[in-house]
Amino acid sequence: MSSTPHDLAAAFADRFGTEPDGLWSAPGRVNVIGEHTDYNEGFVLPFAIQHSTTVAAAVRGDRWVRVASTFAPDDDPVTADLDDLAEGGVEGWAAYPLGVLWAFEQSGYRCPGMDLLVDSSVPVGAGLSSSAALECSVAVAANELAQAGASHEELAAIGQLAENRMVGAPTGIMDQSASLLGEAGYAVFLDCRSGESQLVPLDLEAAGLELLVIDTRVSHSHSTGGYAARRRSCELGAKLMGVPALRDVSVQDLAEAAGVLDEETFRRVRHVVTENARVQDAVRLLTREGPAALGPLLVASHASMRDDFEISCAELDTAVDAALDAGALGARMTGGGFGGAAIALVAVDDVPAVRAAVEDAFSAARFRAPVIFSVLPGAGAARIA
Ligand code: GAF
Repeated sequence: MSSTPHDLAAAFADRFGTEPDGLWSAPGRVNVIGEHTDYNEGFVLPFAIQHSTTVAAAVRGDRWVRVASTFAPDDDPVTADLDDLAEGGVEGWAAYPLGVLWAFEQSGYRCPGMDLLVDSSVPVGAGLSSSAALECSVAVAANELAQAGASHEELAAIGQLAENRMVGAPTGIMDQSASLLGEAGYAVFLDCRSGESQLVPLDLEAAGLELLVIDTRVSHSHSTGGYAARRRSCELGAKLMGVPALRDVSVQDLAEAAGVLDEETFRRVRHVVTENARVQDAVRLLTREGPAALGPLLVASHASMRDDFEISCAELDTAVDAALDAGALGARMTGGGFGGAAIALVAVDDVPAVRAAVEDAFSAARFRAPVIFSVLPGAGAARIA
């Protein structure tokens, strides 16, 4: 669902019997390249997309929070006393907004009680970070309503803290950074060790290109299983190599790594190390030659995730292979993996053929029909009304 600001404000008044103090919006993200590098203190290159989550919010006079969603108009709001919130203490989707308010206070800010009504156009479970969009919309709302003046970098860390400690997903800082630091027409090149970021122009329209998202509709969760296991492998690899993080291993060091690590850990490490190099190459190529030059790096990134990091799945591989066979310049899975979406970089004239090829391949493999749409770099989180 995605209401107009006017409709969301009216729905808020219906729900809570008072006008909202404002509406704050935060986008989902697509990652161009740099997967599972963020928690290894490496590099990422995501951008904010046009799909966003909006929260209408009003301060209360006490320490209570009530949070409701337009997706469940008949459900009672989830209520919590800010003084009773504790790590891991909230179940279900409300762990994201309440987790942000908890993390906000853990970070030294005082948060007023508030009512929140959430609405979103970010597809859930599609690998476009609906979770970061929700966290960041609440973070910018709380920041303003508390008159805290936290920077967007601090708010990204608050969103990550909520996801790690309230939701229980051991994710990195990429998604919140993309949602908070993104700008229309730019990708965000982020150094996840220093926290420094740089906006890199990404004008797909001027280059005659579209970036297609192919949502496989295979849903995934980073609170369970594979994501945490990959993170543990990376931490083991860094420990065995005697470095603080895999960021400190270069492509040249991989020959030595092969002698120190077991075969599986070596492949996990090789993915991260080569992916970090690909992100830096991508930024150089984007700046010097433009987006069309990214194709081969996207293809190499996907192969690395499929074969070394083993986070792809049959649907993602089918999407990537079919898109490339039909003329895409590059394609790869995007996000944490084990489902979610692939992206394909496609010349505008080839978009119909690529779409048709992916749909046919899914149908031939008897997969659920994918949802395919194009995205452009959009604005980062902000107050919208
Ligand atoms: C998920 C996580 F939330 C990010 O922090 C990142 O690790 C990504 O997977 C993989 O690159 O989106």
